[in-house]
Amino acid sequence: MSDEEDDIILSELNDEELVQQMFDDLYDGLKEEIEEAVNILLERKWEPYRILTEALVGGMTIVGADFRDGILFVPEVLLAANAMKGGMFILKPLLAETGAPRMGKMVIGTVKGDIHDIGKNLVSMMMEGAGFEVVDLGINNAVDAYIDAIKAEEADILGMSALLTTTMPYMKVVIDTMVEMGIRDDYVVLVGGAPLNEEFGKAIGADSYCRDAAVAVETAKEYMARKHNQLAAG
Ligand code: B12
Repeated sequence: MSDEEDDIILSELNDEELVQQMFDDLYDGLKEEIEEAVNILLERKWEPYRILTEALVGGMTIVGADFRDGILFVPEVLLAANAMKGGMFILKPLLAETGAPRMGKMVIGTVKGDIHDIGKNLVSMMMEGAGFEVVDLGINNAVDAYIDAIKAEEADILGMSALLTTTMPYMKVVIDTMVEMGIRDDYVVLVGGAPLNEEFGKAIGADSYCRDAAVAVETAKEYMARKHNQLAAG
């Protein structure tokens, strides 16, 4: 970073410049700057969802590309993730504030062997914002953790996240176990994570693969509407 950058006063930047600066600050893992910028955008009446998608996810996309290309390494990406979480923490209560009626209950977690949780957290936040109750199991979940939770919580939906090609097959282990236990059809199973696709979702027997958090919310709503209609008809 050059000395000049130390002098930047975030509140003096226009929206476009500020978002660009947030991309840089996220890249550099500057949590306090990200938090300050999120607050500035909120003061400027940006919708929380817009800040999340345009500024934070936008910035993380750049980090992801450079990580893939070997320009950034794990320690830097961890700092970037930490800065992103700082921003998400501010937005979380605001996204949940929409006062939507209770839609259903989701248990969500990242699969065994996988510690990526930003995408999962984003899905949780968006689902809560849409009126779903969310039980977040965190990272590195073995099959028992999922099964125990969906039963104990009487969940409608099970959500699994995986960001590694080596951990995504574990989703099938969980679904196969549900089938063996005769409880597969009691739940809607949604899966997501960057390396997945629709075909994979089908192949492992999930109900749907969701590309992003917005699709997850729409898909979950559709399944819940179907479930309510079935209950009403039955
Ligand atoms: C941040 C990051 C990390 C951070 C994680 C910090 C954290 N707290 O999460 C750290 C530095 C710890 C890390 C570690 C590693 N990482 Co990493 N990481 C990333 C990175 C750059 C961004 C991921 C991210 O947060 N994206 C932003 C979020 C918002 O997007 P998302 O996760 O895709 O989630 C969205 C959707 O997928 C969907 N979604 C996600 N989950 C779910 C769940 C449900 C139910 C639904 C419906 C939807 C859904 O909705 C989300 C929101 O819209 C990616 C690059 C990439 N392109 O994804 C690599 C990446 C995933 N990592 C990678 C690797 C290799 C690793 C390491 C093995 C590196 C190493 N050598 O140690 C370790 C693995 C550790 C482990 N055991 O898990 C590779 C995976 C390659 C592969 N094909 O398997 C990637 C793709 C980078 C690369 N191209 O090389 N990583």
